[in-house]
Amino acid sequence: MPATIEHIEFHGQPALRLRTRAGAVAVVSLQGAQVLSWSPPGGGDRLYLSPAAVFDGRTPIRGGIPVCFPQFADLGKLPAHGFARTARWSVVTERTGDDFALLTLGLSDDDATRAAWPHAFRAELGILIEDSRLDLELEIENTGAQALEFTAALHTYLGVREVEESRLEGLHGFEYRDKAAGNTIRRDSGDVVLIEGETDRVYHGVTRPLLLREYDRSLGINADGFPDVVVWNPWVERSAAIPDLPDDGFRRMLCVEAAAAREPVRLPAGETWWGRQTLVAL
Ligand code: TA6
Repeated sequence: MPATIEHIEFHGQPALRLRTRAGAVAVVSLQGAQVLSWSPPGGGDRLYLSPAAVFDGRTPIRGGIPVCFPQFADLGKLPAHGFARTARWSVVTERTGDDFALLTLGLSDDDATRAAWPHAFRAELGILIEDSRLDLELEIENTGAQALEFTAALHTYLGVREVEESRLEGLHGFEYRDKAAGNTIRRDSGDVVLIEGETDRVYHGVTRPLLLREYDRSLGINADGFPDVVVWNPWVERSAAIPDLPDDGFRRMLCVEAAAAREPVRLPAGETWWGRQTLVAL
């Protein structure tokens, strides 16, 4: 059977299911253009979707890969992580070949976005599954007459067997802002990042691919266009305080996000910016 893209309902909400001939599968919600699940051929889901996630078409969905735009976290006046994750995106293209499925979703400014953020824009997210790879490319076009600025992220919730036994490699030597320690600036000095407590870091100017190692599998994480990497795990107390995350949910997830967060992206009128994150199951 060739690759397919089907329109489905997922927890009662409109979504699309991408499938390749080799057996890779991804589910993408129209709310937020959010990838909710991705399994490479012959393997289980490599993303974490909270069993307590809310699917009401309005609330941000806890897990998968939320698209944060035009604001990352609380770096501005908009609601946390901006409005793209709660907006309804539309289908731009669906393309399948023998071995790949590619879906592009789009979002443009409207009265509601302009009331919150007075800019004209066009966002597109391309979602490609091929072999053991998931590739996301976010493109932002300034369709207005004035320059605009934004911060953004692909807020990827990776699924892990046990977070304390996971090792994230590739961040040695990079400077980061440590939000869990009052936003102090630090430099990573370990060979690997281990999660042993609340972790909320924005690594600056990361130029290397990363590797997430677990005892029986690994995941390559690469980014292009996004200068920063965010590593987030809420740990025991924050996890218990987040209503749409089970108390032990932090054990099954690790967010490794491709972000433009340290400095806003400045986009002159008529110009386009893009950023990409690629996951490869190993
Ligand atoms: O990317 C890390 C972060 O900004 C954290 O500070 C944490 O709050 C998280 O995102 C989740 O944010 P949310 O608004 O989805 O609860």
